[in-house]
Amino acid sequence: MTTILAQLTDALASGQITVVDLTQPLGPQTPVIGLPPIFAPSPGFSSEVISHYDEKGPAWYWSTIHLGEHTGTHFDAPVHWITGKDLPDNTLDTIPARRLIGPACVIDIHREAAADPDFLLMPEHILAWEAEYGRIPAGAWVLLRTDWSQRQTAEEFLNVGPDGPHTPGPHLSAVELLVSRDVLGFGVETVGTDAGRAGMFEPPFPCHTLMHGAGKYGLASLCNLDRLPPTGALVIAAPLKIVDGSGSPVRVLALTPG
Ligand code: 23J
Ligand code: MN
Repeated sequence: MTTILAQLTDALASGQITVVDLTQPLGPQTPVIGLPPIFAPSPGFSSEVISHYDEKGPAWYWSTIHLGEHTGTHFDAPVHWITGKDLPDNTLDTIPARRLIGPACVIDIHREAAADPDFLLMPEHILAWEAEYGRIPAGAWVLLRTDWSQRQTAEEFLNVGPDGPHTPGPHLSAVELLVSRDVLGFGVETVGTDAGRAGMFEPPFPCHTLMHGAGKYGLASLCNLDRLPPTGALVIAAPLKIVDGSGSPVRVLALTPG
């Protein structure tokens, strides 16, 4: 008898299944979200060498790291937002491991986002996707392909104008539809799961407000979503198990057919 895990092992070895890395490199150049100056900023990544095969440690190299929890490719836990603050299992150390893996539904709006950096995902886009690929199953990661990760400089990626950032994201009504589908979470290529303009929306930051209020998760600063099929990939996103953590850098892997 061949078990399903032995079949998976064979499929990985033979290349029938490919591992796609949805993670950006994490370093001092990693862009961080800019909030209005009345709010506290989140520090980007920095590190200090503890020893480097030298008198501080002759045979070993290691460093410290210092960074905001929400830096680079990262996971948003429900406790990150005030709407999720009293939910059960809302912190990184209490999220059940089973919920760190789920099927991906990839919605492609990269053309729309190229034409309009303030483009908003609407329910009609999700319903059109479902008409083609089937209903979004409960427990799925919904990933928004915008190709925003292909922007080469931090300036282009953050796209901040005199009036603030301009990046695509979901409209409140689209988030409501995703919550009604009981998704696991929502993942994006931009610096945060909300649109750049979302601080001005009503309510402000509707994706954070509704998704985290419903116990759902977020993934931000993903890449390589253009390498995923609309359905059929399996996503593994396991953040650090930080006690009371609101988020953490995460290595996000997708198992894809072929
Ligand atoms: C704090 C305030 C607003 C936003 C965010 C954080 C994020 O995007 C985040 O990384 O969770 S929009
Ligand atoms: Mn975040």
